[in-house]
Amino acid sequence: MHATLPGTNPGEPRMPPVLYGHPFSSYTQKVLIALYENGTPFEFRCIGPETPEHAAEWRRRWPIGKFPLLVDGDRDMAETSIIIEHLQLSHPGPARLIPDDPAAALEVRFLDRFFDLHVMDAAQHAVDGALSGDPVKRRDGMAKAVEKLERSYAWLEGALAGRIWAAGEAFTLADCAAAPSLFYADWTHPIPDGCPTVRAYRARLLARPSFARAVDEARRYRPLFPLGAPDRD
Ligand SMILES: N[C@@H](CCC(=O)N[C@@H](CS)C(=O)NCC(=O)O)C(=O)O
Repeated sequence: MHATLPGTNPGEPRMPPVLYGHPFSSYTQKVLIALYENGTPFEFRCIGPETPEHAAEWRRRWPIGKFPLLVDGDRDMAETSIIIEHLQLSHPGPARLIPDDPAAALEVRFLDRFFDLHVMDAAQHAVDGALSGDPVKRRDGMAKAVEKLERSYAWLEGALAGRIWAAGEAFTLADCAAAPSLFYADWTHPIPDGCPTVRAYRARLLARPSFARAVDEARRYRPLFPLGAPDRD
């Protein structure tokens, strides 16, 4: 990680940022949504078996082994929330994904953390259990995911009441996090009928052009979903 922001000197030539990731990865989609919302030019380098050189370069740059990774000038940036904050600072566009008002920004950042930690990571227990190939781990992983997701859905049902987007009227970083996390969480353990607000919010996210595009680009990878992708969405 480097300390200087690229392209901050007037007249400095600027290459578009490069995003290493995979179209079917929830956290990659979170950043893609932010890029699509602002029409930010970027180069996508898929980490997949057809392009091993991308995987090698990503691992060289970020040995922690999590994706996506954004390379912007001389900066390597990991962690999706930080990447999106960086995009707003360095590649601002019409969509203000983090509000300028500090109190409003705090609510957005809190909801971003909620969707990553209590929705996406909750569903991941079931995915990891299924990927293990061990029936006991699969059952335990699903049980853990269900227990956590039930609590998260119930909390969201109250938190989202009367809101169009996660934090209110404007589409923000929190919605970038919410879209893929609720998408895959619902595949893992469907949002119950008793949470109509969360179900309607997920449907609005799916209709949002930035996320609809990310979902379409990932469609051909659905057989990779280890719990079995449902025939919808
Ligand atoms: N907190 C990280 C999470 C990233 C993450 O878990 N990415 C998944 C792909 S969706 C990953 O790298 N999985 C590979 C692994 O855990 O080995 C972020 O926000 O960037």
